[in-house]
Amino acid sequence: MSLLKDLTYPAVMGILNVTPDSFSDGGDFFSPDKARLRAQQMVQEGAAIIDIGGESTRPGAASVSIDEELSRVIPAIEAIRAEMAVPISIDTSKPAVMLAAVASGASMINDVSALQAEGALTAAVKLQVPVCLMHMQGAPSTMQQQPEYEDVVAQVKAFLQQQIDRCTTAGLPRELITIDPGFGFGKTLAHNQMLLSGLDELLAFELPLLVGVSRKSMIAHMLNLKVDERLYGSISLASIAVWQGASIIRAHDVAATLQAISVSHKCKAAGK
Ligand code: 7PM
Repeated sequence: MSLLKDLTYPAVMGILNVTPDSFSDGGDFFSPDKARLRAQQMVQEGAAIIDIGGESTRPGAASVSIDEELSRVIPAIEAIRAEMAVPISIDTSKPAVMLAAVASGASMINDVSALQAEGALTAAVKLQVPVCLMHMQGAPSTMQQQPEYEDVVAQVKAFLQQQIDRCTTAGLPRELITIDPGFGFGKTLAHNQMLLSGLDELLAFELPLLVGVSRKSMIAHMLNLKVDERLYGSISLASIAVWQGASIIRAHDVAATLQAISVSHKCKAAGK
């Protein structure tokens, strides 16, 4: 409950993919031991939260069974929890994984499907932990085929409003909600750019705003760089997002991201 209030903003949420096939760090942190070491490193670099995901949300990625996802994330959560106090977020859309992860020591849910899967909202209400609600157009398998919007900022805003209402009505307190426009999830480069320009409009909700741009293909579309060459683009986008009011940045490269967003935040705060 106090996690979101206790964070020092802007905060970095360090990405820990425990999948054999993640798009930028495929298989690197698959074993619980490697996951723990990677988490330790990210905490040393200043990560405020570790986001553990066992299901690749890469466009076109194959779906993963509940048992397979559990066998990836639970041992990783246990290994980290045994040695570190850092808050752990579980990146999943599956209610069974949310329940098991929180029982094993996770304290936040990061759901790219905004608790829309059957049983997910019920699980979150039962758990009463902070939840990140993200916007996505379509489903991961097809979302990048032909995303279309009349007004991307207005539509993302309307979707988030709808999901916030749905959650609070079901018994999830507003204080537990974080919102995320979902960069790259059913969006072209132009949509992502418009969202970044209009990001400050999402501050109207007066909820923490989480942004994930780390190593994403929008950088490739602007600079034509491979996934392991996108650090400078990533921290530049993170810095803009914080200038626009984002308070949590989901990133692979924790130290660099934290430096970038800290100076951005200090400059912004000085001008108020
Ligand atoms: C393609 C698209 C490949 C997205 C990989 C990704 C976000 C997230 C992810 C985000 C929140 C990645 C992602 N992105 N959760 N999970 N916000 N809340 O970069 O932007 O790992 S998956």
